[in-house]
Amino acid sequence: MTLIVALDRVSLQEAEQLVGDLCDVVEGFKVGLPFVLSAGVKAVEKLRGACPSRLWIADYKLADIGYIMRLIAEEAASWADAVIAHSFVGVDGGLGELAEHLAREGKKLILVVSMSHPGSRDVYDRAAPYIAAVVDRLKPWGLVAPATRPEMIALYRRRAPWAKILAPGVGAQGAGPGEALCAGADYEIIGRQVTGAPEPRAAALLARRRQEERLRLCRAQS
Ligand code: BMP
Repeated sequence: MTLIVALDRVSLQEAEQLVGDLCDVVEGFKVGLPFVLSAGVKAVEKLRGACPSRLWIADYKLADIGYIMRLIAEEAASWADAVIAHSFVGVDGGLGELAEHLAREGKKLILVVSMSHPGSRDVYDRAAPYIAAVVDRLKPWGLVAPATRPEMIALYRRRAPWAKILAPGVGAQGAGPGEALCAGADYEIIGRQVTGAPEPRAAALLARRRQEERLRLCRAQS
């Protein structure tokens, strides 16, 4: 499945409903700090228990020294299969320690390499050669790259053929379902367009249909 749903600004009750409604139609759930800080880690553990077979991602966007990133990752160990960190902090004493820790724990590392907002061009995209070097050294399981700028997805697809690419920016931020998949992403992350819909399951199924249509089109053109 190619859809990951972001749980950010939802109440615990809404999250429980969403996970129940979406468990069989999504690849996984990306849980953001707004939700974890308001609902608490125990609540996320319980949510995961309601849909244990999917990929659960702790989106803490870690950006610290390795020791602290490890401590934070440990806080998510009870429920997360994967942890997202920023790539710009570099390897030695930073991401290297986090990567070793996660590998020992059997968890996945996902690195942000470019972001979906326009300001990402200021630093992240200009630094792409340096970011790509970090990716080469660490060989993380996954990368976050923006659905809003498919050229960045294509760039990292070429540079990191082994990596899963997760693309946010679909729906509320303007990218259409399937555009990022056409550029080489493996999954599209959708938050508000699904979680804020009157019928989230119908919204998720519609997004999946649109993804398939778009993929058919771009495959036919290539
Ligand atoms: P929405 O579909 O509601 O815009 O949510 C997008 C989700 O993807 C949010 O959880 C956000 O933190 C995340 N995200 C993003 O929007 N852009 C990025 O570059 C990286 C992200 O993780």
